[in-house]
Amino acid sequence: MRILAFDSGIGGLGIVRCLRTDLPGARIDYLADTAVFPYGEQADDFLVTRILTLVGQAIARLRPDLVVIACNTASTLALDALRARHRLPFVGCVPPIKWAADLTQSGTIGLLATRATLTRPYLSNLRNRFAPGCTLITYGARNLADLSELAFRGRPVPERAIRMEMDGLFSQPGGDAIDVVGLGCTHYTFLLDRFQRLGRPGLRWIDPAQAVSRQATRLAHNLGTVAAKGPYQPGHAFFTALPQDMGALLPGLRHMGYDAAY
Ligand code: DGN
Repeated sequence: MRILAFDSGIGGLGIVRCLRTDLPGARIDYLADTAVFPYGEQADDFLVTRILTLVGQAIARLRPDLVVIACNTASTLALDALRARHRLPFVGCVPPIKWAADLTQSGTIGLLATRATLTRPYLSNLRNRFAPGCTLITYGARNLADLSELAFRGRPVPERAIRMEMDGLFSQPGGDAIDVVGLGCTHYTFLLDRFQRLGRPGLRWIDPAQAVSRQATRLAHNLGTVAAKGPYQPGHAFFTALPQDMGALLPGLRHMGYDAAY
C-alpha cells in the first residue's frame, strides 16, 4: 500500500503522523509545495492549476494507491477536480463544521482557517448543511501557518503572536459564546497545545488530523491491499523549494529536497 499525502508545507505531517500509527505497513510519501507557501494567500485559479499539476505529476511518478489531500485550502478548492481526473481514492481535509455543531452547547462555534478557505463556497455549503442552527464565527489567520511551521521545527513561537490571532476570533461580536473551535488548517495541529493553554478554560478544540487518518485507513482496508501490521516502510518527503531547518521532519521520512520532476 502506497499513500501520497499533499500539503503546502508541513501541516499534513500531522496527518502523516497519525497514519503511521493507523497503517504501519503503508509506505507514505509526502509532497509539500513549499515554493508557494502559504496557500492561504494565493489566487484560486493559480492554486487549482498548480495543485492539479503537482499532484498529477506525483501520482504518475509515485503510483500511490490512495491520496490524502492534507490541506484544507487545497481540498476545498481542488478535491472535486482531482477526483474527476484520477481513478484513485482521495481523502480530503475540510473544516470540521459538522463535528463542532454536534459538540456545541452554546450554539456558537468558532473556526480558525486560512483566509482562502473561509471565502470558498465549500465552507458555506458545509455550514448550511451541517450547522444551520449555529452561529459560526470565523477568523482567517495570516500568521498561524507560519507560527505552526516554527512550532514544528522546535523553534520559539512568540506567545503574543498566537494570542493576537486568537483574539481575532474571540473578540468578534458574540465571540464570548464560542465553546467549540474547529481547526480548519492542517498546520494548526502543531499549535494545538498552545491554543489549549492560552484559550478560555472549558473551550473544546477540534483537530481533524486523527479523523482524516481514520478515514484514509478505512479506505485503505477496503482496497484490500493493505497489510494490517508492518513491516514498517519509510517514505520520502518532496519539497518544491528546499525548506530551511527541516531537521525535525518526522522520523522515517527521508528528505529528498526539490526534485526536478515537480
Ligand atoms: N495546511 C494548509 C491548510 O490546511 O489549509 C494551508 C496552510 C497555508 O498554506 N497557509
